[in-house]
Amino acid sequence: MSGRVLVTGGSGLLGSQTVRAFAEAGWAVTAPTHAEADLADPAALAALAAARPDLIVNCAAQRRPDRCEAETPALLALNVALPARLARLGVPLIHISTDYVFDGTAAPYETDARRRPLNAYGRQKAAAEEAVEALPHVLILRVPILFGPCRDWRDSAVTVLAANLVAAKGAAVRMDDLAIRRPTFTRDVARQLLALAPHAGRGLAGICHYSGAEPMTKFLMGLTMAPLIGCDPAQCVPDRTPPAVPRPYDCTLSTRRLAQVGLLIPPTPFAAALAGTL
Ligand code: STL
Repeated sequence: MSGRVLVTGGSGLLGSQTVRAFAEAGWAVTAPTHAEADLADPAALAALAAARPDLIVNCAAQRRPDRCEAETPALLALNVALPARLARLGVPLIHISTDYVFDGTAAPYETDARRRPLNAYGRQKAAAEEAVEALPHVLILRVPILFGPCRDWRDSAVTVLAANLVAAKGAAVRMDDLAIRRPTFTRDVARQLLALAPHAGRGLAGICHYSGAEPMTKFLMGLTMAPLIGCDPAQCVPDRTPPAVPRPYDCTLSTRRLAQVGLLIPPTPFAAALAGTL
């Protein structure tokens, strides 16, 4: 299947790879920049809908938990109001959500597990899910911590470790060795979105989970990364102090539902995906 797709957040970490994957598969992709369309403006959304897309993929969000604590009107418009407004356009919608809707105490999480966010970011994403999850033309895809090709390694909570190692010029870099994460490659998520595209709003609705397969702490990610960027793994120092801002311990997302419907894209091994990113 191909057709017209509108990708919001198309310049971002996930959106850029989504634009690329759909374009390569022959879709006509519209991915307006902020200057081209202010997503907080309902008139701008109506203008985008007038192009009659067959599918909308909402990758637009502020997903840095620390930047979500101050709940400004602009932030809430992006993380909470936008998904509901996009759903109201009536076009099949795949909305990207997060493992941070969970508190991290009961992994692995199935798609029907109860939401229990620990921080403002998780609460915003949970509120957005609640607004759209019952609609038959909406599919929510939850993904965990992402990494992939980007302009600046600091754009991802994974590759920022590489930036920190390089900036430290051989000195020690403390890395969290408490929280369990499954770093997930944006190119895999983009391929998963492409696989879901024909089904979203056409029989497949509700919530699906996608995730990388390898559990690790930030410390272990750093150890894997160091040799790839010419750094000494001994620079990586495990940090086991609990975080000041609450963060879930282990939000592992079960991909059982996608496997059951026969649509699960096998994730690229972490080391191979990193080698294609750094
Ligand atoms: C999520 C889920 C998750 C981690 C994050 C977001 C982290 C995002 C982030 C990005 C860049 C940073 C810091 C944090 O510099 O498991 O939705």
